[in-house]
Amino acid sequence: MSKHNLFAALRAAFPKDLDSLAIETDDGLQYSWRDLDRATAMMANLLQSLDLEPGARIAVQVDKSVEAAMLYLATLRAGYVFLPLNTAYQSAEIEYFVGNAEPAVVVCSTRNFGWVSPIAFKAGARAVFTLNEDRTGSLLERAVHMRDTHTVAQKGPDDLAAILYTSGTTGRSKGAMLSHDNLLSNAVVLKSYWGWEKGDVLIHALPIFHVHGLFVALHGALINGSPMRWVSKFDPKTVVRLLPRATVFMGVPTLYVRLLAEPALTRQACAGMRLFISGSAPLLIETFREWQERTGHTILERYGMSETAMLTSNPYLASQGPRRGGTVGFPLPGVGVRVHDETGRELPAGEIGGIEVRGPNVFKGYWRMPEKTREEFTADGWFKTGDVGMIDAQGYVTIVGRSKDLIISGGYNVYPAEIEGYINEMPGVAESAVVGVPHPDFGEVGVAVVTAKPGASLKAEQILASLKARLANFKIPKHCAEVSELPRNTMGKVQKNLLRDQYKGLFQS
Ligand code: MLC
Ligand code: AMP
Repeated sequence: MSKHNLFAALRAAFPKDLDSLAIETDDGLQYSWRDLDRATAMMANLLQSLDLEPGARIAVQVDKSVEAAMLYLATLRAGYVFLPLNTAYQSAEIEYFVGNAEPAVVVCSTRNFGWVSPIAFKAGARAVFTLNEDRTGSLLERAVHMRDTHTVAQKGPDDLAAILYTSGTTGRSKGAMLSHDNLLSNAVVLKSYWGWEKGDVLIHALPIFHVHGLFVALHGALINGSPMRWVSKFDPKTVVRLLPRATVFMGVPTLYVRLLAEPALTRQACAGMRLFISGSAPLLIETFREWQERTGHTILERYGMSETAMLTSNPYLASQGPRRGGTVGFPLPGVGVRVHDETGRELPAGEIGGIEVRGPNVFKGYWRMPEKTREEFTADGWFKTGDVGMIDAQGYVTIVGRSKDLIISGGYNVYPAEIEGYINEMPGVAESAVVGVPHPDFGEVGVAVVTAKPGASLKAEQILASLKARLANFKIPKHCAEVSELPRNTMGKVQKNLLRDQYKGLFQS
């Protein structure tokens, strides 16, 4: 049954020569495939020595490092469930995730140990380890005493591999439960769809606590036995410098915008590259075209989400059709995508409605939220993405908007309801609305519009500062405006479209 363990499939793809280079970091550290094998064995043995119950969650909030990626792989290897947490999350956010998921083990950086460990132990954690980007911390100190061989844990296809928290339109974040088979089936499909080949080298420049960096990029390279150039924190100069030593790059649109601002990004620098992939947020057509002109490469845009991994992709092979800017391409092989109207009627080509999906990639439901899970699936078992779009006569999918109230900023999701909840509790605030507006760097950013209680006076900077003290920094609106009242429709609902329109020019030159 270890054939169902995602780690077993990744391990099976390691090259024969285990001493060859697997990962090179931007500060020059080199890891061989043997290093990956042995370190993940040691960490898996450490986890197993703790005598955790089957299905135990391992929650991890650490800076990006090769060892952090190894910890993910070790968790799979040992058969536990990985729960990655964005490093920007602050204590209230971590308290919620850890309280909800009740992880058996929590791993954090030493600088956060003081506030993370009480939260972890309160939620019933058996152990809290530390891991830092400079390879220090108690996790490695303990793992180094473990055996460096390990038999991969047996798993069934539906056993959980990871839980990824994604915020809800209303209420708190939901943990999307992904099985070994969800992730493995997606990795296998992408390997062939994107033409991964011998000699490929990936520039890994994304964070490893969300689908894009953790699954699409990491699995992509590993399941092809391809080495990675590891960039701990995205920096356009570093990436441009690495281009001649790589063949594949994956990024959110902001990364492409920032790379285009580098004069050293030239056709020559990209001459050895095979593929540039974009996703997680809409790629502006201007960015798509400018990239084509500057580098001679056509970015391949794809579409995915935490609950479903990758759903659609523009074609890799010209024989399958052109890569069309502004579209997210075709449903991946084995993945069903359809567009429905509000009455549940399937819409013909070219008509706009809610995008629904089904396939081996679709998650197992929200952690301990059976009702929420039921609400998000149709009666005939399709998952409602909350994205709005259409499929044209050739089969290309285009996303035109979202029915969920969500802002995607630099590839991170920000839920207005969460921010509004915090603002509304501040003294003097009567009510608030947070809307997304275009931004040249992040694609979209939040703007908070607030009204004051009678007689109260509000200070925009103070509102933003107190949000900053409590929430992940990328969630903080980039502007706060005070108005006398919020626009409402006859039903009394705030008309966010009017606010979006009013503030849309705020960051446009
Ligand atoms: C950073 N800042 C952001 C931000 N990132 N603001 C809005 N949106 C963002 N995404 C702000 C910080 O709050 C801070 O503000 C300032 O920028 C500097 O912070 P930083 O951490 O130094 O920023 P930087 O390193 O420049 O980060 C930008 C970035 C990063 C684009 C590199 O956001 C990033 O890595 N994005 C990728 C996200 C990603 O991997 N998404 C995949 C999700 S998976 P201040 O005021 O505090 O100084 C998914 C499914 C799928 O969606 O389909 O893939
Ligand atoms: P997440 O919850 O972080 O997994 O984000 C998933 C959401 O990101 C999707 O539901 C889409 O709204 C959005 N998304 C992902 N890829 C794209 C893309 N290529 N174009 C537009 N939106 C995208």
